[in-house]
Amino acid sequence: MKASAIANANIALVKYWGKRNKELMLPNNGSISMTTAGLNAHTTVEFDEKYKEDILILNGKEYKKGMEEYDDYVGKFLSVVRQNYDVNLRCKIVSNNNFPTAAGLASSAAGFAALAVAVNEALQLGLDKKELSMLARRGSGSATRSIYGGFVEWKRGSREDGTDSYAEQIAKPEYWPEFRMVVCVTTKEAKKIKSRAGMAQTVKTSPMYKAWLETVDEDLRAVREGILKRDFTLVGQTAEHNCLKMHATMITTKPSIIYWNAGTMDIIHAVLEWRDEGLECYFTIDAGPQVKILCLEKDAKEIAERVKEFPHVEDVIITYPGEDAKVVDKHLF
Ligand code: 2P0
Repeated sequence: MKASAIANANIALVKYWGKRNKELMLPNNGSISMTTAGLNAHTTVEFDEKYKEDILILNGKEYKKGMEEYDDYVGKFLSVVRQNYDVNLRCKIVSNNNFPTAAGLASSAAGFAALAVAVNEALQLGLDKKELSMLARRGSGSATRSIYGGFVEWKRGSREDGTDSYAEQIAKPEYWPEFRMVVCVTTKEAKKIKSRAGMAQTVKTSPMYKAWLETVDEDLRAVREGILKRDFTLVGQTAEHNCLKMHATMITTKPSIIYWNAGTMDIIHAVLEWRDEGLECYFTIDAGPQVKILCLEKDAKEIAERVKEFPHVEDVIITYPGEDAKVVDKHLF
C-alpha cells in the first residue's frame, strides 16, 4: 500500500489553455509537449488505516483538508481515486520537485503524473498508460502529458465523459535526442495567478480566445509533422507563434493577465536578434515569466552561456527529451 514514482515536467509546444469541463478536466483544445529530462517530481504515497486524515507534504511544507491549495488540487484528485476505485483508506503523500514550484515550470504536471503512477502501484489498480494519463488529468490537465516521455500529444477528445481525452506518445526521446530547451528562470517566486484561474478568466473575457480555438488545430498538425520529420524550423516557428497567440489571449482578458517580467522581455528580444544573426532558436513561455529557448544540441551551450549574462536571469537549465513517468524503489518516508 506504499509506492513511489518519478515523473518529469513537460513543456508545451502547442499549449493547453481553457477547459470545456472543469469537473472532468477536459480541455477546449489538444496540446503537444516535450517531456523534460531532469526537471522532475518524486512522490511517495501510502494508504493505511493508521492515517485518520489525508496529509500532503510538498517540498517540505504540510497541506491538509481545509487549505485551498490542498482542496482544489490533491484533495479533489483523491476524491476521484476514492470514487472510481472504491478506496476508503486515508493516505500520506510526500512529494518533492527539483525545480521551482508554481512559477510556470509545470510543477503540477510532474507532481500529478508522479502521484497517479504511485497511487496505481500502491493500490495495485492495474491501470495502463492511457488510463494513467486520464487519471493524472484529473489532478492537473498538463499532467496528462507527463505520463509519457519524449514528444506527447494530449487529445482534446469530443466525448462528454472524457474517455477519449488522454495522452499519446508521438515520438520516444531517442527519436530526436538533439532537441533542446534552455530553461531561463527569470524569477523563482510563485506566480500570482494560477493557470487554472487564468485560463477560466481567458475563456470568459478575452475577445481573442475565439481566434485561439480557430487556429490551434493547424498548429497541432504542423508540430506533429515537424516532430515526425525532425524539422526543427517547422516545430520552432509554430511553437513560438502558438505561445504568442496564447499570451495574446491572456493579455486581453479583463482584468489583464501579463505573466512576463523584464527578464522575459530581454530574452524574447535576444532570441529574435540571435535568429537574425543565423543562430537558430525560438522561444516559448507558459503561465509564468520563465522563457524556454528551443534549439538544437549544437547551439545549446552557446545560448546558455549568453543568457547567463543577462541581469534578470537567476538560473539556466538545459533540458532534452526525457523518459516516461515510472515507479521507483526509493521512498521519501
Ligand atoms: C500547457 N499550461 O499546455 C499550458 C501552457 C500553462 C500554459 O497546462 O487547471 O496547471 O491544473 O489543468 O495544467 C498549465 O495548466 O492547469 C498549463 P489545470 P495546468 O502546458
